[in-house]
Amino acid sequence: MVMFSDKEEFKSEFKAQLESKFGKTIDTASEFDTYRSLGALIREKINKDWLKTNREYKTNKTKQVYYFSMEFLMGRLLGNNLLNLDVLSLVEEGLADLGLSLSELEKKESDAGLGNGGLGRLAACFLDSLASLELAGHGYGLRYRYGMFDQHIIDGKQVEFPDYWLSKEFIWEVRRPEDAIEVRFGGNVSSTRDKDGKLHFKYENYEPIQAVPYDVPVVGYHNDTVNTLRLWSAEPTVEDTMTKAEREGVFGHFLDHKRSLESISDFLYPDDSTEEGKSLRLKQEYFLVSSGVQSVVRSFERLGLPWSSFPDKVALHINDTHPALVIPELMRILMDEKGIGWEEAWEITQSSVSYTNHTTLSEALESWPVGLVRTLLPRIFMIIDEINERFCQGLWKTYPGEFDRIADLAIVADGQVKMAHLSIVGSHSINGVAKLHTDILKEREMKRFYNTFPERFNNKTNGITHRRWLMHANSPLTSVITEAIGGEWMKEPKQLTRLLDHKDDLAFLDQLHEIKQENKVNFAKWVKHTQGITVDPNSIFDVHIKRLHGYKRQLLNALHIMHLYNELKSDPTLDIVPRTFFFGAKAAPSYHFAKKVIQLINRIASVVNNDPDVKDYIKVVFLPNYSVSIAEKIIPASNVSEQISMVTKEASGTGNMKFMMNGALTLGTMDGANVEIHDLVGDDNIYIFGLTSDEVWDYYRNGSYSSRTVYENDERVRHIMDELIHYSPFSKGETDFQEIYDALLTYNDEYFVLKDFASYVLAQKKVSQDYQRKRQWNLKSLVNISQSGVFSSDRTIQEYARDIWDIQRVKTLK
Ligand code: B1N
Repeated sequence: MVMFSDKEEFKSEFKAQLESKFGKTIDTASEFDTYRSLGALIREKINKDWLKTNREYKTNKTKQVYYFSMEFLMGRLLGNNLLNLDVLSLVEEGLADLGLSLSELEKKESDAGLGNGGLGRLAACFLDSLASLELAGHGYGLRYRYGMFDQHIIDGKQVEFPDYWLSKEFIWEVRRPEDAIEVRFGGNVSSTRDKDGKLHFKYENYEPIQAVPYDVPVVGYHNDTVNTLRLWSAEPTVEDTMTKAEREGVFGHFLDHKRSLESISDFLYPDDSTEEGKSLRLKQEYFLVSSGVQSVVRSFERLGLPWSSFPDKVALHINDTHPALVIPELMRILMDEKGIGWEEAWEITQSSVSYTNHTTLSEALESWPVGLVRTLLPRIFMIIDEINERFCQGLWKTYPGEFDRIADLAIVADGQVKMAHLSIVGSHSINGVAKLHTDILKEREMKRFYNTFPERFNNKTNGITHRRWLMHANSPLTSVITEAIGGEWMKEPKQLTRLLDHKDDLAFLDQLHEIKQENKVNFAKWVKHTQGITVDPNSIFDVHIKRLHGYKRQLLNALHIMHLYNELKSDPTLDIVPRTFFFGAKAAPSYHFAKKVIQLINRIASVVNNDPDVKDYIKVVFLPNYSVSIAEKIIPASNVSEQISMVTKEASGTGNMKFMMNGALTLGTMDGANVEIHDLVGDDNIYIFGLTSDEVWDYYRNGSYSSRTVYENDERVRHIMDELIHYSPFSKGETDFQEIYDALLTYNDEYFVLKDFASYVLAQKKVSQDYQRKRQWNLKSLVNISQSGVFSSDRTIQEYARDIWDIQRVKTLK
């Protein structure tokens, strides 16, 4: 659709919008008013295509994918929507004519931080790719009133504040009360037999809660497709609340009760890769699942097709096990509400549901106490129990007498409902998120399931949307690439390999360098402005941004900085290449150790940055409240991408891909998707260090790792470890870091930090040496960009569409 015939038309429509909707003129409007009216104007335009897309899906009875996820880490939408609508420069220029700056208006939007990290951001990238590839795929999530907490650093420590992102109106959402759904909790189930002996279940005395959907348009890139992100909000009806209050004779508790119902969608659980075993979390999961599946079933029924064609028209995807109750919920609706028998309902369910596993960390595997599930969701529990019963009986036939195997695979065992088992048994496809991760699932973590259902397992290496992470975040690089190879890569990112034709073009390599410098200068200004810290754009920008977790080993990076400091102090003439170490990381509020690491990083920063002997060589910056918007600023300005997880622990990583696409070089272990980055760019264009996965398995098998031995044999390690607990500039004579010391030495260093220290130091040295050879460094950077097209989420989504969902491109009518 042509939105505006030219800049002048945009300007006059924009001014009209400002007057009619907000009663303001350019002179009287605040920046927030102008942002809101720009949003409203763009929304009006989007609505036309949104309607058209939905109508088209309906008329053609197009198969729809519903991506169920407890997290969608969307970030800001304005800039990306303008880019996808092909009006970015027109709007930018039009606003400039009116004395307004688009980039300033963009800042008025709060980040939609409805996710913790990689899993939630992946869901957001997938939505962008689905719409851009003209695929009928939608997101189903929760509209948390408070998103990812707002992190402040006070006295060097993390302090969490609520993120009330909705206090500034979220301009993209549309509330749709007419599509509200009732979700039921608690109560009990009674059964009766009819005259044919068939059992009927009646669910009684439950507590009803209204799920009201808020729809957010998801705009495709330069096409007319607009899909939907549907976010459910818990909003009790006044009638329900009154009835309950009256029934219990506690009318005065009306407000309390209303609050307790609403609280279901209040908070995002701020955990990443850790199971949060709270009943409220289970309530949230069922709330999403039940409202989502009911609304999907409703839409399917409008097509007037037989139930057997449900899997031909609907794919239900579960983003990790958090929405795994999709399986029993669909069974419940098909059997109890639609009168379908178990076998047929099971066939429909299994053929529609698919599951992605995102982690093998045992602490992240969800399981719920049987008692809790039974009390909160009595009918759902009965169905899970029956699924388990039938599954175990089937196993018994195939593996008679193998008690151990069956106990190991059971869905309900040891008083727990195992959500991963439920997800595997109830779906037709199970995928890992990088080759190594999928191999680990097949050969280790889910080996027995893989042996039972080998055809269900497959790999889908993660991806990132190159539209947000390259085209929008790094427009100077985008222009230079396009000048060199034309613009086809924007629709087909694998074309980036054509950049290799320019590997001997010195002028081009210089241009890449200049862009990186320009981005670094801009970022340095932002750091100065927001943190008051001066950083040197000529130093290496070494960046470690991701959730704080033991396995991600921010601690290894921190210990290395302590070591550099020690070296510089003992030899002030040391020839070192100036470096700025940036960190951005949130720790789950209850993850004590992770918070200690944040404190250590901030302590190192205060020591290093204030020491006249070292401050011109190394600098440490901890960026508070790391978010999608901060990532968009820092990644284009990075030289070194820290991807140093303990091998076997990071399922894939997606930050690694964003850095690569922006020309930073990876310093990493052979973990997750780093392995695939290494395969693509080759040894010369990446800095790999540390144990291999086979070595890790060997250590596990033999139990032969001793961090104490490393400590005893490496003088450098001894020095930094002692500095943590004895008097030193870092400890200041306090015991703040005893816990870190103990984790590494007393408890034998679960994540092999000390084991990998020596090889990390070597790899870092190599980085410094290579950085000085400008031309070679720029060439490495070019190779990385050129190979990054594979990691566009368009590639990932095409694989899901073909192998898992069985959906094809739809051309929206012009
Ligand atoms: O999912 C990302 C991967 O790139 C990362 O390697 C992986 O760590 C991440 C429980 C999780 N795995 N598991 C979670 C998030 C929230 C929660 O409550 C677990 N996140 C990942 C995308 O595949």
